[in-house]
Amino acid sequence: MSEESLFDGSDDGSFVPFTDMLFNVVMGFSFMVFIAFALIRPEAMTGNVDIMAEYIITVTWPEGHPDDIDTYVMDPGGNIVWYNNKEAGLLHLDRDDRGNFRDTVVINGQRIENLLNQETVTLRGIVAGEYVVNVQHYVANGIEPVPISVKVERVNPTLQVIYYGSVELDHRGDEETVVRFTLDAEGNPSNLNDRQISLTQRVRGGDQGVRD
Ligand SMILES: [Ca+2]
Ligand SMILES: [Ca+2]
Repeated sequence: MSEESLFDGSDDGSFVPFTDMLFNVVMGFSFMVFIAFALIRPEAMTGNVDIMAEYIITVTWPEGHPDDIDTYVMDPGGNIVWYNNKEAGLLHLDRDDRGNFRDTVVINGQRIENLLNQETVTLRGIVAGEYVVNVQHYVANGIEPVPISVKVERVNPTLQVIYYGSVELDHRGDEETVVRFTLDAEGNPSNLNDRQISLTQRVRGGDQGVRD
């Protein structure tokens, strides 16, 4: 074998793998870009997720507050959702937020804290009649009153706040009716008021389903 053929051979031998490698790098890069967009897309879509509810009731108290506030909502049929009965009629309570209890989780040795204090009740269909929204102070750690805000939103046809207000609870067992509202068959609200009624007595007295 001559020096020339050796040289040519080594040149051919290095050139082909180099183009192969370049091709693989370009393919790899394209694949990564494709994966990146595939991962981004579902996140970008979350803004378009339909909310499966006609009304949303949101109860919030200060972030990081240690106290446990409980939400009670009664529908026109006397069904009541609360932490021990998270689904009743077309009402659904998302979770029992217990202040700062279990708000810190440790994942792979890292402490992750969720300071949010919020309970949400969704009304998944319209039943005409009166709804009652109560809050109760379940665990009170301090002597300061806890400010609690309550928001009632109509979801369809467009998101609309029909009530926003706040109350203060200041001792264990303290309960207040924040708002009552009446819906017609189309879901139009009327007759907002705060005539007081205890829902905790109703659920504990076992007279759910019977209304005044
Ligand atoms: Ca709670
Ligand atoms: Ca919380």
